[in-house]
Parts: sequence; C-alpha cells; structure tokens
Amino acid sequence: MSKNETTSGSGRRKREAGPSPHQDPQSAAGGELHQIAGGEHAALTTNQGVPLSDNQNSLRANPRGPTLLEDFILREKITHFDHERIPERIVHARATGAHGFFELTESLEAYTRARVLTEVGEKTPVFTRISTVAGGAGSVDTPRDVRGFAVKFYTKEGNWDLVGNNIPVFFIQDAIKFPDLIHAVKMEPDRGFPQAASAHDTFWDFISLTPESMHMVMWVMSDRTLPRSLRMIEGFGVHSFRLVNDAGESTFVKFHWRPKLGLQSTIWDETVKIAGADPDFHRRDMFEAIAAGAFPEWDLAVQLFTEEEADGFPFDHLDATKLIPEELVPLKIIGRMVLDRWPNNFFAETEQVAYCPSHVVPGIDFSNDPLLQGRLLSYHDTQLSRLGTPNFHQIPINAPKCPFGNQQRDGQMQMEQPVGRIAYEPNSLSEDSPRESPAGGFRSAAVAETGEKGRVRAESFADHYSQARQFYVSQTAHEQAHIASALVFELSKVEHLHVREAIVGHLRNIDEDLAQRVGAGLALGKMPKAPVAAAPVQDMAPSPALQIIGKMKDTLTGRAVGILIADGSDGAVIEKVRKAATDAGAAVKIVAPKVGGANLADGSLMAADGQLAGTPSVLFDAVAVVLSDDGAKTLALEGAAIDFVRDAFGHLKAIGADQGGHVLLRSANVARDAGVVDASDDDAFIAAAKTRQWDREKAVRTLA
Ligand code: HDE
Repeated sequence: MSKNETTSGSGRRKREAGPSPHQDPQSAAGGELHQIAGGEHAALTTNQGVPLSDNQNSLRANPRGPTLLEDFILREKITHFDHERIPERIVHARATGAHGFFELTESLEAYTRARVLTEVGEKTPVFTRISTVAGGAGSVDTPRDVRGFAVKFYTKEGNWDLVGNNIPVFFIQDAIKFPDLIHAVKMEPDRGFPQAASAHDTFWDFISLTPESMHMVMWVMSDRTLPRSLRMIEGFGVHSFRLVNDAGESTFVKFHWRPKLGLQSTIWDETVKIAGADPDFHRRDMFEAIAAGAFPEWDLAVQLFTEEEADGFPFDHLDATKLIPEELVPLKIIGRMVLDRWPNNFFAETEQVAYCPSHVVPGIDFSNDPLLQGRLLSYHDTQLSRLGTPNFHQIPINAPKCPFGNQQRDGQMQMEQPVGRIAYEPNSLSEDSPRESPAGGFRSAAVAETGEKGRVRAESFADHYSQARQFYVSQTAHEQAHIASALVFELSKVEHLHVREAIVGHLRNIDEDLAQRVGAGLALGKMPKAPVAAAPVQDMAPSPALQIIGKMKDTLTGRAVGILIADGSDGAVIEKVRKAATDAGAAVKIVAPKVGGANLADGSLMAADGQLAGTPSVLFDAVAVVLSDDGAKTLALEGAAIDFVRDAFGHLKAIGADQGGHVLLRSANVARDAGVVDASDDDAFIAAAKTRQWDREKAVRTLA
C-alpha cells in the first residue's frame, strides 16, 4: 500500500501516513487511496483535486515573458497562503498544547451529578493549552508573566472547559476593567513596545490606581511567573464554581491542578538568558518530555465549601482577588491528568482550540463572581471573531466526542449536512429529531437572588491588602528578596516618578519592610505616604502552601543535567556522572565545543548533544565539567565556557568538576562552596543537583 492517501469523502489531505508517536489512533482511520499513476508519493493536487505537473514554475507567456493571469495553480496557492493567519488571541496568544486524559480517582457523587466527577476509573480525553498572557504568538516562552492553564474535558455529557491560570487570584474584581488592564500591560500603542513585558509605565500606572490588584501583583512579582517548565506549574480555576447533585443541592468548589514533579521556578537572571538561548524553551521542554514518554502529570484537587462556611470566611470568595487558604479549606485530590500526546498539527489544534468558561456540563454551575460572569460572555465572542463562524464547534479539536445535535443550522463553514425537513423543535413530523432531556439535561442551580439593581461593588470586596500581606509574609526569605527585587526591576523601567512612588505607597499597606526595601532599591529618598485603605488590613496566619521553595521537590526527575567536555576529557568520569544523573531521573546532555563531539583521553570520540555556544548552562538544572588540563586551558579563553560555569554558579546550580573542570572554574572566578563538588563523588553531586544552592545567592548578587 502506498502512502498516497487522502481522507475519503471530503478529499481533504491527510498528513503523511508514516508511523508517528504523536498521531491520534482514532483519527488514523484509513481513507480511500487517491489513485495516481507512477511514483511512491502522494500526488500533489490543487484544492479541487487536480494533480500538478510542476510545482516549481508559474505559467509564463514565454521563458522570459510575463506570468499569465490564467495560472489558477499559482493563484490558488498564493491566495491560500495570504490567508494562512487567523487573528491571534488578544491575550494568551503564545501557547503550548497537548492531548491527554483525566482519570477520576475519588467520586464527588455526593456533590455533583457530572459523570466526569463521579465515575471512578473513567478516563476522559482532554486537550490542555498552557499560555503566556501579554505577548503575541511569536513572543518568547519565558517573560515574567502569568501562565494560562486551560483544559478541555471531552466528557460523555459534553465538553467542560476549565480555563484557569497558574495563579489562584486575578488583578481585577469586575470584568468591565479587563480591557483596561490588558491595554495597560500590552505594548504601548504609540510605540509598539515593550513586547510581553509588564515593566513599563502604562502597566504600573494602571496598577497604582487599582488597589484591588495588589494581591495579584505579589504573585506576579514572585518567581511563580518564571516557571522552570510548564510541567512544574500549578493551575487554578480561580473563581468559585458550583457543583450540583441529583437532589439539586449545590456546593461551592475551587479547582486546583498540582504538578507531580513539584513546583519549580527559575530566577530572573536565568530567565532572561533562557529567552535568548531558547525562545521556545517551554514548548520544546514539553515536546521532548512527551516524546521521551515522561508524560507531564497533575493531580486535580478541589476545595469544597458551603454557603454557610463561606459566610464565615474573613473575605468574600466571590472576589477573584482572594484565595481560600488551604489551611482554611483543605484540598481533596480527586483525580489526575496525564498529557501523553503531542498534537498532529499546531495550527489545527493548539491555535484553533476554543475554550469558553461557559462550557460546563450538567452538575457544574457558575458562581456570582463578577469576573466569571463577564468571562461567560467574552470567550464565545472572541471565538466568533478569531475563528470567524458560529460553527467553530465543528472544528475537530473543538467538537464534543459524545453525540450532539440540535436545530441550529447553516452559517459560515457549515461542515454538516443535516438531512430531512425538520429544523425546529417541538415538531410532530419527525420521530428521531433531538428533544429536551428533562431528567438528565443541564439545569442551573436554583439560587435565590434579592436586592437592588445597580452598578455597585459589594462592601465585602473592599479589603485589597490583607491577602497580599499574607502572601508576602508566607514566603521564605529568598522568595521575599526575589519579590522585592522584581518590584525594583520593574519600577526602575517606569519613567514617571509619581507612579513608582504610588506603588511603594501601596506596598506600605502590605508590608513596611517590603516597602522600605523597594524604596531603597529605587533610591526614593523619602518614603511616599500609604494610601488610605478602604478596609482595615488584617494579619492572616501565614500559609506555607503559598511558597515555591517549600513545594519544590528535591529530585532530578524531569530535570536536565549538562556535562561540558572537550578534547582530552576522561571518558570514565563522564560515564560515571552520566549514569548517576540518568539513574536519578535526569535527562543528560553532552556539551562540547563542536557538535561532532570530542576526542577523549582514551582516543575514542564522544558525540555531543549540543554545541557549547548554543547550549549554555541556563538550559540545565545542574552541570558537570569534565576536562583535561589542556582542555581547561583552551576553554579558559572561550567566553561561552566561562559563561557556562559562571552562570551555573550564579543561578545557584550544582557544579560537579574533575581536576580539569576545577581549572576552568578558577579561570571563571567560581569559588568552591557546598554546591561545587568533585565530579567523581557522584553521591555528593546528585544530592547537590537535586536542589538549588539558595544560600549562595547573597554571594553572587545584590538583592533588594
Ligand atoms: Fe481570559 N480571555 N479573560 N482569563 N483567559 C481569553 O479568550 C477574559 C481571565 C484565560 O488557551 C480570551 O479564547 C476576560 C481569568 C486563559 O485559548 C478572552 C476576563 C482567567 C485563556 C478572555 C478574563 C483567564 C484566556 C482570549 C476578565 C483565569 C487562554 C482568547 C473577566 C481564571 C485560553 C480566548 C486558551 C483567554 C477574556 C480573565 C484565563 C479575550 C473578559 C480570571 C487560560 O476571551
């Protein structure tokens, strides 16, 4: 059988039918053979199925003459190309997506009738898209930014989209402020920069005038926005939702994703350098992990609480700038999500996938969070503009995997061909047209509403600082220093002094020490006044669950180790380090001055996975340097080699070095400390490599 397949019926081209680890087994169902004489390859055709004899030359009046308008092949190809782009998402344009499944391990039967949350052991297919917010589709993977965490569950009762972020709160309390927030953070409209960066005047100006954003600002300035890998971030549904059971009773719920690999971030200097070394750092990491069978995995957990319990919280859970501390309502793990298949085609799937928080299934319902209420409108509207048609649900990545049908008809890009006379309901002319399901269909929770209509903000939304303070005081000293330094960095890019001062004023309401550190970092001279808080600032109990360092796992699983070698390196030491790191779960890469490899001391050639100039140490979690004395002397004159070890040290990573390796370290002024160990002592190296050397930081940079 040749590979010359097209899908049957539609005549659409199928992807080249070679074996692919990423191909959806279900979509691989065979089409008819497109019968083209001669050759092994599929015939190249126009979109009308006409085979092409020549794809290299357009039709000319004579060999050196004008191109003819009659060339329908040229016109079709160029016109299609001209229309290849669709409007990119106004936010969350840059993303990585993958297929997988959700498996329920604990039934929530008492709380909900949603089968996806009651059928233990059931594997529900998912498509998950993790994004940055501010940058365009072509921006880098690693700006300081929130990560979107959107999961489409293709359940038996319809699609459920859980469209969350990697931060459990948001900047604003009311959807009507969203366009202002996004306009403020996006590149400034007169100059078209900065791309994918909040460090500029308009963002901080808006924030300084929006005290409700202070809690989110603490999270955004923390290393949460600098993830080491998308496999190592948490996800949050942010808003309260409702679960509704068979009896019609409802319970509030917050959704949490917890990475099996633990939480891990990079540090700012490292992040900046990663952006240059590999703009696709996170996408590549996810691609490589899935290709290697190291499937990213998260637990799904819920916080469940009643209306009465919520009334007792010292904040309003309908306010998306507040979280519910785990110490107040513990997390209950109910299942796991595994991402095990890369998309066949980035555009068809990751770009065209259309998430809407309004996509819920029977048994899941909304709360009155005013931010959520606005989102219920916005996403569907945005899909109409992006995908151009109310039939976007028919695009394969968006279509439910359960049967679906109704009397909606026509519209642009209608792919279905409904048969028969009936396009309305109720009707008496058809036996089998779709009907309502009074018993199993979607029902909203019967919630009583009273009160006066008006453009008002509830009094219970007035406290903007208490949880910001709780977040800050819950952090380790290292994390607090990073937050203070991030604020200094960002505000130092703000030209307007009054904006810098206004933010420091807000910080005084959060934590005086933080405000002093940032004020000193900006050389403010005189501390600005704190604005009057609309509600008294409360001291809430610290919540260690808000840390990153406290949630980092001491492990090399899912992490990467780089071994720098050169001509003359000792193969036995390299192998020892490689084996120890691989056994500990790391992906190991050999880095050498030339990609072809290095001639080792014993005369053998060791191939390299990366060339030194293009494979800096920022791409690894720990490094080893195995060099002969001559190799070290040569590399001491090589900027990329000096940077390799100096950055590894500066980014608080473990360094294992043999005798020659230490020669290079000395040339780079890298001192010995607890994380700089002998490469031959693989136990010491692996122990150090499993974590970061936080205590080293004060020796390598001045933090605010
Ligand atoms: Fe979104 N958001 N958002 N957002 N959001 C979009 O929808 C919007 C908010 C989130 O991978 C857009 O399809 C409004 C909170 C994710 O395709 C748009 C408000 C949270 C994604 C939109 C918010 C999110 C989006 C742009 C304030 C965390 C990417 C493209 C009321 C819970 C989904 C699109 C994907 C995308 C509107 C606030 C998460 C314009 C009006 C809070 C993960 O519709």
